[in-house]
Amino acid sequence: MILVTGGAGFIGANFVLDWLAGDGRSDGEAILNLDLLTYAGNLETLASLRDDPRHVFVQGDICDRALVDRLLATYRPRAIVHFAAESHVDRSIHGPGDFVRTNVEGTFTLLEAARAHHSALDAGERAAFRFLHVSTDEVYGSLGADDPAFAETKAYEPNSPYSASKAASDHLVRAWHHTYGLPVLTTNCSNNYGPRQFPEKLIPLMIVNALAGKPLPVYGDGLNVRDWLYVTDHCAAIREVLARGTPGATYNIGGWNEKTNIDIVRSVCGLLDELRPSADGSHARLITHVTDRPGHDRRYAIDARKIERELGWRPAETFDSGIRKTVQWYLDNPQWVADVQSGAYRDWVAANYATRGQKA
Ligand code: NAD
Ligand code: TDX
Repeated sequence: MILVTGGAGFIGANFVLDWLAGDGRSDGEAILNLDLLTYAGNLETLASLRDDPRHVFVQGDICDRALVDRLLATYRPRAIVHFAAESHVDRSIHGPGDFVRTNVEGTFTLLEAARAHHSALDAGERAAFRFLHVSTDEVYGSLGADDPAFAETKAYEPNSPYSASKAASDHLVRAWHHTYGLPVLTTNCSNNYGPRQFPEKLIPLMIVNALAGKPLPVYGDGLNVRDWLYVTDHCAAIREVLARGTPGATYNIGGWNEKTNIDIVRSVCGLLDELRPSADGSHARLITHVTDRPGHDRRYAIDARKIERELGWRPAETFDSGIRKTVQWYLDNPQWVADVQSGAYRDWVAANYATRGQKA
């Protein structure tokens, strides 16, 4: 069994669904999923696993040391894959406290619990144990137009409260390896997109707003650059790092897809014009330039050569194939969008999960 934290969020849920998809990716190995179900966690995304004995869901906080200790002692996972975080840069600007708590304190709590758990294992289990920390390219700071893409050796220069909290957590993970010998792995990935992403992030927000005929808010000049990776490619990279990564190492993960925000928004509008034409004309008419994000990083780009060379991982999707699948998924799942926006899924959780911390 592996312990996944944040497995009801966007990337974590895609990881859990892929892991249990039954095509030999995990050989049927079970997942213990610890998630607090904040606004970003949506158990309805995992409804297909409700009666699957390979998925044990626990609603709880990674900052709760007693709970984490209990789960590790009860289930004795051979690995921890740590996704749980506050993840939205704009929210971090308006309320950084939750980011320090979950991203820094929560990671510290997990590391301490993992250290105690690891030292209590027998020699064979101890050698096999891994703590995989899922992090972001934003810890490296902002690039100029002609700067080389981020390599694993790039110095950290986080600029937002979100990226500073993730950088702090990366440093803790590194130190727990260096000082205590905990077999950690860290991955730093670029912007993910795909099905089941909460519609506060750029791509799902644009899809949902365009379908509702609302303005598409592009910050500043729209020329900030991000490197985009389809979420299932990120999940595949994490599986490779977990299986074959070198303890103590970090791996940058990216899709070699640098795009300006305005190009992304125009791509979404073009696909919607094709798949769900509007009687009012192109969805691009809704693009509205708004006040820039404070401290807005200009450009991120990932040099993914290390993971490609050492682990043979490569993205399966191009941006064109991935964005088409993404737009189609949101067109096919309006109820999911309505539920996460209304909070109705919380009623679903209350109805289906009788006791906090226990599967009903
Ligand atoms: P998300 O916001 O969609 O999901 C986060 C999940 O963590 C939610 O299910 C939430 O309920 C849970 N959570 C939050 N606080 C918790 C706590 N205290 N205890 C237990 N669970 C808690 O995030 P995401 O986009 O899926 O990102 C997952 C991870 O990947 C994060 O660590 C993020 O920093 C990293 N990452 C994200 C991206 C991206 O583009 N989304 C890119 C690179 C790295
Ligand atoms: O309404 C918007 N308008 C806009 O122009 C929003 C929500 C975003 N943007 C811009 C800001 C960024 O340049 O689009 C770009 C992408 O924004 P987000 O989707 O908020 O992502 P970003 O800030 O790049 O961070 C994301 O990628 C790295 C994730 O949220 C992080 O969790 C991840 O670590």
